[in-house]
Amino acid sequence: MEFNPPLLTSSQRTLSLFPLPLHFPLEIRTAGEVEFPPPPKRHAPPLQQALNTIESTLVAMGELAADKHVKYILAVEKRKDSFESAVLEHLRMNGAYWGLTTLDLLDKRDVVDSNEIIEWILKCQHESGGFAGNIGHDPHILYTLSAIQVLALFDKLNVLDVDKVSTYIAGLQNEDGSFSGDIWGEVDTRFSYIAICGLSILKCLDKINVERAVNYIISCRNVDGGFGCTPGGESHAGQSMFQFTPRIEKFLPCSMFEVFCCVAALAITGALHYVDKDLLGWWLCERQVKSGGLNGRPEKLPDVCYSWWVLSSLTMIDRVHWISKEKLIKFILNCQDTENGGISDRPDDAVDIFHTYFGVAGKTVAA
Ligand code: 3PZ
Ligand code: ZN
Repeated sequence: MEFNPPLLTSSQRTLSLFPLPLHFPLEIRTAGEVEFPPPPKRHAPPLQQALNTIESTLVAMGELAADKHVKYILAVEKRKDSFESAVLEHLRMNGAYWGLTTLDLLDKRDVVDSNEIIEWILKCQHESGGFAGNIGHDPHILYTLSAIQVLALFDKLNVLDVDKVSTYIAGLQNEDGSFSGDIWGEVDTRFSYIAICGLSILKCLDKINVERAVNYIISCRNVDGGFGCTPGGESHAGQSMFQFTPRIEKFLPCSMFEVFCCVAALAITGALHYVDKDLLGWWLCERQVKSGGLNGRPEKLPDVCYSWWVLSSLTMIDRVHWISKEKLIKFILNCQDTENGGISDRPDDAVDIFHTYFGVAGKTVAA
């Protein structure tokens, strides 16, 4: 029997929980090593493409308040006693990456003193080779990637002992191909992406077992074409991003961060052929809601940071024309604080540096 669903309206599309045919056999949804069904035939993507063309000629696009955002980023850095800097204190290395990459996207990299930043980054390095979120803190793969990325941004990778940093990252790979975030051992596919991304920037992918790393990631495929954080969708304690899947009455971990990380890790390692692009593309394009924003899961509110996770995932699997870029840009522009700079998760919320970065990045990719 072929699955040929009726054409849905956009609000019905965002409400539909599960893009799979109802006759999809139950047993194959539970195991980690499953055969995926052929993607359901849908009508909407070509329709969406046509709508996009019409829209792009009708919608007069607004602009980013670029100068305000630059001022905002510099101000966050200076206000050491604010709530924001208290939050960012232990993850300042990530904050530096978000802020500095935003400046770079806005073509304003030279408003900061790169020597001062590089000096501070090197003070965050631990004898193990890994980097901490700030001076005197413990190293973690999360901050190690941000340190590498900021140095790459300023074209200063030469200050690194590349062998030492790459040995630290490679040392976090486990027997089964997965990666831990630090010596304490928490495993997550996000760390797989971080390791693969960092090592590829350093041109040291040969230091890990790439085949096992890829096999681990594809063992985390969910039945809806997405990816979870552990094989077979089994949860591990502390993971909060679960999606209830009524058909199998189970919670599957399915966070957009993980979908992005798995797809990006497979893209870097040349293993994207393992992704069912139509199936994942469907799940991703259903994340767009009426306002034009993208959510992380069915029934959730849109959030600017998903603009990046969803848009870049769709771009990697060649399905970015399945959403309306114009509407997305409108949503992102609506989340700007046009007076004091910065971008929030959704209109009228408080701005922060994380959403400022992902908003500018999303707008840049969509435009
Ligand atoms: C935010 N972190 O755990 S966090 C982050 N979130 O370090 C930074 N969208 O409360 C800022 N939600 C704001 N400045 C939020 C980074 C999270 C993501 C939370 C968030 C974003 C919706 C709820 C996890 C890359 C790196 C880290 C993450 C995701 C991707 C918070 C809450 C959490 C965090 C920091 C501050 C202000 C900023
Ligand atoms: Zn967000």
